[in-house]
Amino acid sequence: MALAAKKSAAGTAAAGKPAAQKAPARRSEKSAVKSIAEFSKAEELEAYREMLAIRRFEEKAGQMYGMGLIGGFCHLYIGQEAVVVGMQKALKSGDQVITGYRDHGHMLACGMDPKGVMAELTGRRGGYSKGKGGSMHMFSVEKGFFGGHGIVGAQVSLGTGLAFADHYRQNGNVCLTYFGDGAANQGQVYESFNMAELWKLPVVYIIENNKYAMGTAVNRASAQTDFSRRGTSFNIPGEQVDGMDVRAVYAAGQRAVEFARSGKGPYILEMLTYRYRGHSMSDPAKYRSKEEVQKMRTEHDPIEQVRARLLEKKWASEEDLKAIDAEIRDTMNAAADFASSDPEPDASELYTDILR
Ligand SMILES: Cc1ncc(C[n+]2csc(CCOP(=O)(O)OP(=O)(O)O)c2C)c(N)n1
Ligand SMILES: [Mg+2]
Repeated sequence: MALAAKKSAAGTAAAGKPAAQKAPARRSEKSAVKSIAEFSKAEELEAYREMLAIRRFEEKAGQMYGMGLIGGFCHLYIGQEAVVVGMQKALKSGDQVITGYRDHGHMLACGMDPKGVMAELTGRRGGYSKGKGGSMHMFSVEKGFFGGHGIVGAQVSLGTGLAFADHYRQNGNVCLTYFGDGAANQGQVYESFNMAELWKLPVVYIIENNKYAMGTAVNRASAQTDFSRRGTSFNIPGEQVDGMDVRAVYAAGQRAVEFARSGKGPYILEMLTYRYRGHSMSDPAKYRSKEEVQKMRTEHDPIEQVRARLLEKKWASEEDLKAIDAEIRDTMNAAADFASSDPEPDASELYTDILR
């Protein structure tokens, strides 16, 4: 009798299974309306300029690395430019951005000065971390950029913490937390997801799925390769986005940021993107074919897409676009000159800015 009562209290005596608690209504992980934001002429030109600036900066950084002016690791963002440019457009001042080590594009999109970023790459005084941090350790509280983190996945808990602070302070800010497809398999990501949803923190998790984690293809490392569904167990909605189309990124970014800002909690955006260069400058990239890279470059390049639309709509001529490129090249050359001529930090700086 006692057993029967127990079973009936559990509510599923007949099947003999433990009772299901009343689950909260589940938000569909694919509920968002997919769309592409139509860009005005000014928006297209701005996106073109911003993406090209990142590309030219990275090309310059690659050259400087080759010349031995940059030491250590250097992870280039070439190919992925539409992600940060589209997402940044959905932010307002006060919002925060945090990412891993492939971070130069994020810094430039946040409005950080290419001179200060390049000088940090070369370890000079005028760098954002006074030449003591390098490529993976740069910050600008003023521009809302919180690094720059070399430990894969670590930025996810830090970004969730930034969102916790926003929530605690009720300041209406949102934190964009970027990480890769490889990082998405780290345990702390899921601890963060749980807390973010439980406390309805204003965080947008952006998974930059560039198809590889170092030399490992996504399908060799991930049981679930649809990263937009990685929040399903926590009731976090997610969607897959064409990360090579800046308009699609912006449209999804607006939805996600608005969702998080309005107090509904975290949101996941899986950006389907691609890196043209190796994992870092020292990667011979033998794990993929040249044809695969070439196909992405010729058929999906984010900058070429905008360029083609600008020309087709006659919003810009070839000459106009060349002039923009020349101007950007000048800016990046000036950044490189500064980063080669600025002095290294004084030896006395060895013990400053550190916890002792
Ligand atoms: C905790 C930790 N494990 C391993 C590494 C070595 N590591 C550096 S980058 C990387 C791959 C991460 O790939 P992904 O998250 O897809 O980012 P992507 O480089 O493609 O942007 C690995 C394993 C590390 N830095 N930290
Ligand atoms: Mg990756």
